[in-house]
Parts: sequence; C-alpha cells; structure tokens
Amino acid sequence: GRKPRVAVVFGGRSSEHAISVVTAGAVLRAIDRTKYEVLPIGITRDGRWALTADEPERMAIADRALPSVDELAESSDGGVLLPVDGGGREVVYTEPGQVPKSLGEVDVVFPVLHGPYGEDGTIQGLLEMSGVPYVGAGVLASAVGMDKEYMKRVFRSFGLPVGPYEVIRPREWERTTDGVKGAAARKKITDFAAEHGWPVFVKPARAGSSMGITKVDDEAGLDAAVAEARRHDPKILVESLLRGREIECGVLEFEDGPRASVPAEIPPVSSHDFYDFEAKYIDSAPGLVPAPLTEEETERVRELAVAAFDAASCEGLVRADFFLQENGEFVINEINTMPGFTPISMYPRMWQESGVSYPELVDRLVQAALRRPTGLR
Ligand code: G1L
Repeated sequence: GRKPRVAVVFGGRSSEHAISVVTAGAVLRAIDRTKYEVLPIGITRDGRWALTADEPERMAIADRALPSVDELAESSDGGVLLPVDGGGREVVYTEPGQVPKSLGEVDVVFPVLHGPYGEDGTIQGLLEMSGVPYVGAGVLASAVGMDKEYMKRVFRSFGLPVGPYEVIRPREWERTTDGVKGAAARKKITDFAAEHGWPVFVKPARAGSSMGITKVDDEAGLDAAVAEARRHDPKILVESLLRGREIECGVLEFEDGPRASVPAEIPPVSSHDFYDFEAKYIDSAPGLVPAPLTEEETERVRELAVAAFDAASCEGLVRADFFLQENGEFVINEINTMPGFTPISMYPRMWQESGVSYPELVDRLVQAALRRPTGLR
C-alpha cells in the first residue's frame, strides 16, 4: 500500500520557537523516507499555520542566527496552500490563531511544540477530535505533565516517592486576613519553610522549562519570588530543596510496552555558571550517560521511571527526572512528555547509550502512534 504520511508540526507561539524548528529539522532528517511520506507544517510566531518546504538543512542554527517558521515559509518555493486544496506553490497561511480546517490526508502527526497549545494537551485534544493519531502523550498525560500540582498528586496516589510541597491557589492571594491581602497565603509559605527549612523553591505550577522559578534563601526574598512565579501562573508551588544527585531516565514505548533507558546524571552547576540559550539547548547536554550508579540504584530508578510513565498514563515516551538523596532513596521531581529532542539532548542520548539510535527512536515513536486506536483507549 502507500506509505503512511507523517505531518511534523513545529514552531508556534512560544519562547522556544527556534528550538522547536531545530528539533523538527532533526526529526525530518532522521525519518525514513523509504517508509514514510513527510509533510512539514510550521506555525509562525504569531500563530499562522503553513505548509513549509521539506528542507531540514535550513532548520539549523547558521552563523548564530536562529531559524524560524516565518523565514522558512516566506523564502521557500515549496509552500503549498493550507488547507491542502490542490498543491499551489504560493505560501498561504491560516489567520493568526486559526487552526487549518484540514491537514489534508495525514496518517499521523508528530507534534514538536512547546508550552501553551503544544505540550499541555490542547493540540492533542484537537487531534483527538480530528481522529488523527499522534506521537507521544495524550490529553490527560500532557495536562498532568504540565501541572506540577497534579503531577505530584498522581505520583503520590500511585505510591511514587514525592518531596514536600505546598500549593497556593489564585484565590488565596485575593483573601484578606487581619486587613492584609494575601497574608494567609504568605504565611502558608513561611510555615512551610519553618517546617522544612530554607531555602525553598517558588515555582509557577504550570510553565515550560525552568521559567519563573526562584530559589529563596530567607523571608526577605519571598515577595519578589512569588511575584515572579505569578507572572507565569496564578497558581504557585513551594518546594523544599532536595539535596542529592540529579538523575534522569528515559521511557520509550516498545511493541510489548514501555521500557526504561540507561539513566543519566546531571552534574550540579555552580551558581556563577550562566546558561544562555545555546548552552542550554544546542550544545550537548552536560549529563553523564550512563549515570555512575550502583546496579541496585540503576534498577530502582528504571523501575520508578516506568511506574511514572504508567501513573500518568503516558504514551510513546517520557523523560522522568529524579533526585537521589543522601539516604539512598530516589524522589521523583517531574516528568516531561516533550523532552529536549535534538540528537544531542539527554533523552535521545540516553537511548543512544541503550542501543536505540536517533532514527530508530523516531521510527519507534511513529510506529507506537500508528498502533494506537483513535478514540477511547
Ligand atoms: F512527539 C514526541 F516524540 F512526543 C516529542 C515531541 C516533541 C518529543 C519531544 C518533543 N520536544 C519538543 O517539542 C521540544 C523540546 C522541541 C519543545 Cl521546545
């Protein structure tokens, strides 16, 4: 029969637009063209969708200039009308924020999108309603992976080890106690610190990457940290500092179920180290693969990673991040349903070290999506 047609959807209204383009370029380069037909679909920075040319070589950093969908579509001679209606050569966009009425004949979508409308379950819901299978987490797992409160609630209810935390909800900032607005909310944090000790981390409950997170050493730094977190999300989390080693593990769905990769260790960064965009996303991640762990520790973290995948009802893949505490116990910090995914990112590196090359990884993800029934599962 004909080859399955894979739509790679990338770019979008995110601060991480460029890394999405770079990642999509890597996926386009790696995907087996003898097996699949490929359709690159870019979303511009202002939310217009357009079919872009299949030119992965233009989707890389050149002379320190970051690629963008806007540029790819405008200077390309491969742009085709969207919705697909006969294959004109003119680049036509949807209106900003509009979703194309049709993606054309697509068998599976490979979403490479970050943050709002990308990895929070919204595009997954759109694809569910269209009946198109897609790579990676579904609506529920995506939403759970985006909300640090519900992530912890899910893990805890499945018996996974979770560190101490407190949630402050939007309405709690509006409440007045003893004539002071938000006083009870603030006390919740200082009580938490009194119990678990300073420093604490103040985080937006729902935000991509490590945005809006502040380490707070004492009460004096609290108000600024809360204000910063609330810029990203009115719901915030307070967590205690989990002393220990940072260990990550990849989970990938095989034909017979999810399997864990070899784990990696992220070495501590000294506070004066500054990670700019390129250092964080483009340079090879500074992790040690495999992590120098004992056999028992390795077994344990791999078991926990698969348990986290199952607890959140993940599909396709997940990266699970842990702390290995000084008492030898692992605590799960978070999962990422759309982890860094260039060939030099941690997740692909962990699988490379486990015997799964980047092209095989891409193929396994597409195959897992194609095996999945649409509708309730
Ligand atoms: F589709 C997958 F495989 F689930 C998938 C999709 C996207 C895995 C990883 C990613 N990663 C990204 O999209 C990103 C890290 C480039 C977001 Cl900025």
